[in-house]
Amino acid sequence: MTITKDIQKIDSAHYMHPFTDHKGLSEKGARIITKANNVYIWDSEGHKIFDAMSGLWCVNVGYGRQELVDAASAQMLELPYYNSFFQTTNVPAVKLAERIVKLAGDNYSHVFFSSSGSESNDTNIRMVRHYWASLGQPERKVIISRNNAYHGSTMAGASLGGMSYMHAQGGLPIPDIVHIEQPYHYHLAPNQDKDAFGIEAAGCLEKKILEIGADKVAAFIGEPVQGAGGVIIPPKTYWPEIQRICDKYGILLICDEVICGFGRVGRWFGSQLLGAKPDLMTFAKGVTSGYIPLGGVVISKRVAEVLIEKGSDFNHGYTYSGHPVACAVALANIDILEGEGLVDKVREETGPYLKQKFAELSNHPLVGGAESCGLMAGFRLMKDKKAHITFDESLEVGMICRNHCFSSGLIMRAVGDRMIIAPPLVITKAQIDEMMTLIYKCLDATLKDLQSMGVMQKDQLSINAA
Ligand code: PXG
Repeated sequence: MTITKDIQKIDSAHYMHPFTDHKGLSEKGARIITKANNVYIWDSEGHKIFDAMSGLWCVNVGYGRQELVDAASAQMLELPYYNSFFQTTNVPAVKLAERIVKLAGDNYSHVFFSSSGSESNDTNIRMVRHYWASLGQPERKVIISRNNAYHGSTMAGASLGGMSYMHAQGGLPIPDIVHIEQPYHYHLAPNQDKDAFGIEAAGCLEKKILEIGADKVAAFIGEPVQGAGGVIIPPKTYWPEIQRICDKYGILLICDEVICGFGRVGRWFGSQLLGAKPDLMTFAKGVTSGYIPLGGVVISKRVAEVLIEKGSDFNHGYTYSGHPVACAVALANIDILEGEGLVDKVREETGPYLKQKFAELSNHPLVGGAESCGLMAGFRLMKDKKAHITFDESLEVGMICRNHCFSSGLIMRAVGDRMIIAPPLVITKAQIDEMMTLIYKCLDATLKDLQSMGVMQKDQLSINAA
């Protein structure tokens, strides 16, 4: 038996994967990823694959960074673990908290650490409710989120998320979490002026606050740009209007920066780009470039002052809050992001270049609503762009395209019929060209399939296949 078959067999017998149809998987066997470097990964059959998803939106500084290995190894020797309970602390956690506060800006003073985005959003729920209780308003409990949001997979994270297929399992959402519509212009109102739609979509928040009663609402949570929902980039009017509404009713604003944070959109945090000043920011993923689990919440002065001055003990924390090795890796990761000017590079060089390439992609007959923000980008596979006709869901066109990506050596995600990318921030312009060539190749192959299935007309030739 080959190594591939061996591992696949054991995988299927013992390893339960996240979000997976195991029957389907064991018939095919899982793809085994064995090594990685820069923007590339390799599987156990030796195939080199362009990872245009940075693992799962996290490997911001690219694979194979010795600096991060050295930071982890030195810290493991010095102090592999100690907790931050019982009035103790450790040096990397302290230094990292200070550094993240500096990157976040004047509005912030503290950081709470966890090991993931989900745990951080659990922290947010407990923290905002504790905040309001400390101010003598314990009835302010409701958290407003959005349809198609992704905030994690724990009970609280999945409840905050707006994925109905997740709510359908395990009796979710938990009480006092409600959802409003997402600002997905191309899907919900393609013919409406985009900026007007942004104001209208944000207006859903005000309507919901009035429906519930402002004195019962604790916070609103949103990803600056929705990631797992399909890279939904809101109109530029959206976030300033959300901020205005939160200010008007005094409710706390939480930006979930798990994907947008640490350079993905060409700023340290997505809210800095999109015009919001959140009271709390969730982070994870890019803080360590995924080399080791770490997450947390950046806390504004407004919230920290209440928790510290007025609050009793905040009875919340994790064994690994402020894990010294994870924090040491995060510090080394931020050194790379700063030292190589990667956030500026996304803002000034690679982000604009990708935007131009994605605009050109719109010439392909299948591509509708192609958009990017920094180094996250997406488009919708359309049956007829002019008439704005989408494909029948049962055709699973996204999966057809994704399968062509896999077999052509490209990792691009399908979310329904949206195709999305978020490559490592070290990607060069030449590598963007290489990625675009692969994207065209997969689109052409998808078009060909749809033509032979009789779903698309034969005369709709792609710009490349002509
Ligand atoms: N918030 C956001 C915005 C996320 O994208 C989480 C919270 C949860 O983080 P943890 O570390 O608990 O997984 C995420 C995670 C996908 C996909 O399909 C995206 C995520 C996780 C798994 C799959 O794009 N994002």
